[in-house]
Amino acid sequence: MVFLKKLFHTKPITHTQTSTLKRCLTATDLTLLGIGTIIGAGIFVLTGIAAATQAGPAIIFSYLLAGLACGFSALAYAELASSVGGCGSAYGYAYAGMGELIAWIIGWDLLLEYGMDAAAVAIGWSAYVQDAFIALGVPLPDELTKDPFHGGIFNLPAVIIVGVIGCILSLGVKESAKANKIIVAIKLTVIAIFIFVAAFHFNVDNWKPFFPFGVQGVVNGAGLIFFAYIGFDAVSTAADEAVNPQKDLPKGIIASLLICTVIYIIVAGLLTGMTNYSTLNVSSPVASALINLGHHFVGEILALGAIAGLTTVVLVMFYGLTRVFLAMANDGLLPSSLTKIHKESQTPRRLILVLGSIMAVTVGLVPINDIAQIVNIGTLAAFVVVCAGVLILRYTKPDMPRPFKTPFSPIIPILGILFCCYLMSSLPLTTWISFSIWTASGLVIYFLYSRRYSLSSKLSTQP
Ligand code: ALA
Repeated sequence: MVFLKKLFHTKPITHTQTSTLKRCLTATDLTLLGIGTIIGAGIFVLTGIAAATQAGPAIIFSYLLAGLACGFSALAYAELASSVGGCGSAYGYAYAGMGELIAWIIGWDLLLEYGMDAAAVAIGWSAYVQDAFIALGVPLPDELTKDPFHGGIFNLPAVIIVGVIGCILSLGVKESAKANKIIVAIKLTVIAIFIFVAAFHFNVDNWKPFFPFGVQGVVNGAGLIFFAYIGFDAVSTAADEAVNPQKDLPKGIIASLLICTVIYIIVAGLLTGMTNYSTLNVSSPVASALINLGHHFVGEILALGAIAGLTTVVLVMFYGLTRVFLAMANDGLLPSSLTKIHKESQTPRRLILVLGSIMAVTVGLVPINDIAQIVNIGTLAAFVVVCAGVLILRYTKPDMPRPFKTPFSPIIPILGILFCCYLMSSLPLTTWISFSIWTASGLVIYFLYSRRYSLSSKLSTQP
């Protein structure tokens, strides 16, 4: 009994706790952080692949379906970010509503999501940079651009981008937000240029047939391009650095998701309208579509936008990774020796260094292919927990102050759970197996290490 009680011990909500991090992020900063991490490989790469292989021009409906699942979850995130708070995001909400064990599973899952996402996008960034050097006529040598499994020694550009982002994050969160702002401006400008040029090439014949893979294709496409939406949840990891978290986090989460949904639907519609969907199964479909229509210069600018887009995804995912780790370590579930906050920059420099080094070795030496789906399943699981958290906390803590309330509760959180489970069910068996292995390894660490040092174990030894 005591054992079970400890596993499901929930954490008291201390929203007013003082943060050791610096509170300097405004609603605009948070929205831009959201856009920074949402728009990346998903729109620049996966849209083409998903249209060509899964949904055809009906990819627009895939975007709508995935956008709805995210919209319901974003409202749930907004409620818990405003009422529970804390930089642990879904991990912290699960701890408040469902107890330590579920919180650990979700926290472990978030580390996978943010870590894998940042690593994979850094490798994608390296591929785009290599293409840029080839376009300039000075190709980089294979030894320094490929991992040992693909005939190289290590992937130097990927290591460099991880190092640079680590340095920016170490400087301070305001500095990181400033860098993010500039790069987001570049990426939005480039997307606007694409929309402008593509609109002149729209040909409705390319939309025929509109559903070449049927309705199932739309669902499978949604399971894949769900990746494009990931990131609005990372905004909630900034709770301890937001000036006014209770008001601004909901704004940042919802505004960034809404803006990106509109952009995605327009870009997906134009991309499949300017060229036949079957030609889009390439690594840089948006730039290639323009180049194939003779717009070489705009295509190259697009590639630059993609590099900018990927940079901010690595930035915010790496940021989210450190903040979730910090929250888990503060609760005793991970080693707290890493979480010392540097006095001047008010950032967890030691943690950034350690996680950055692990990431640099990974991106330098390990080939990470087809990871979008494993990131998707982890994120969808976190979304299910956050929607469930809203329902549970409304019941267990009805009087908790909720500066933002999910409208039409319990309908919206229930729809969020159903949509996310539906998308999870469309993912391949191999993804489920990888996810199960990750979760099982997390449980082993929890029972061997974390449980002994956790908050609940300290509570249980108190008189
Ligand atoms: N949403 C992010 C991207 O598309 C993860 O790269």
